[in-house]
Amino acid sequence: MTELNHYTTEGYLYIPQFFQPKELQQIEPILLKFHQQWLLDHREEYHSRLINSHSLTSNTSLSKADRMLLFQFIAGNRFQLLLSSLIPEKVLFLNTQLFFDPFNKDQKNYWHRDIQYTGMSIEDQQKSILTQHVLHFRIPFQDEEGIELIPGTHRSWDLEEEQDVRLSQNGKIPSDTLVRGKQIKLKRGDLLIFSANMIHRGLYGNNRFALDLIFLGDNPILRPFIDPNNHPTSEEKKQLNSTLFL
Ligand SMILES: O=C(O)CCC(=O)C(=O)O
Repeated sequence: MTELNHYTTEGYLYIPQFFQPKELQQIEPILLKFHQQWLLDHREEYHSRLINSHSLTSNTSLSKADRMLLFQFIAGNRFQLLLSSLIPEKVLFLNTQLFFDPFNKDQKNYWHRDIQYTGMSIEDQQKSILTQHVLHFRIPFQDEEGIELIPGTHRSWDLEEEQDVRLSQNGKIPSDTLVRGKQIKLKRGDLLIFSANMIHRGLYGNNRFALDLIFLGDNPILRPFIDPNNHPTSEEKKQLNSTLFL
């Protein structure tokens, strides 16, 4: 099955050992520096619930040189090739996220579709997932338990039980087991691409530390979710030669 076929039917693409060690080593110190500062600035939220930070490229704690290195990584040729084979329309960079384990080791994970947090009605969500393209590129820096996802749900709606679990209704909670769940374990060096619209959850443990890059197919409904502060300035763009940025 080609990459495109696999993504089209399953909603994800797992590419073992996609990265050379030096590619990760180059950006790892930047991510760690960002994370250390984030932990200082968000102590309370980290201790109470947060399992990720975001918007690394807009953060003022990064030096200009570090920010440029991250943009160069994001705009890498091999990502561009994958993106243009997976998303038919013009592709834009949306944002970055860093995922780590919860401070409270008993904190439970949660099945969700990213689209459920947009405020759209269920009916509109059901329509939107048929056409939208929003992709996470998950890049683990530690071997981790990875992501559990329900193949095919990037383009199909939940079974009744799945919706009950995801939306905490009819006596279900979002961390309940779902029989159609498929775990994709990840090792440092791997790349997992998955649709943000599919039903998925993070699996905690092993002191995970993963960078997610998020890209989308340009359309008028998704554009407002792009924060231009996360994108390079026009001066920076000249050095990047990429169509992923505004
Ligand atoms: O890794 C996690 O904890 C959740 C990941 C996730 O939901 C996402 O990337 O959208």
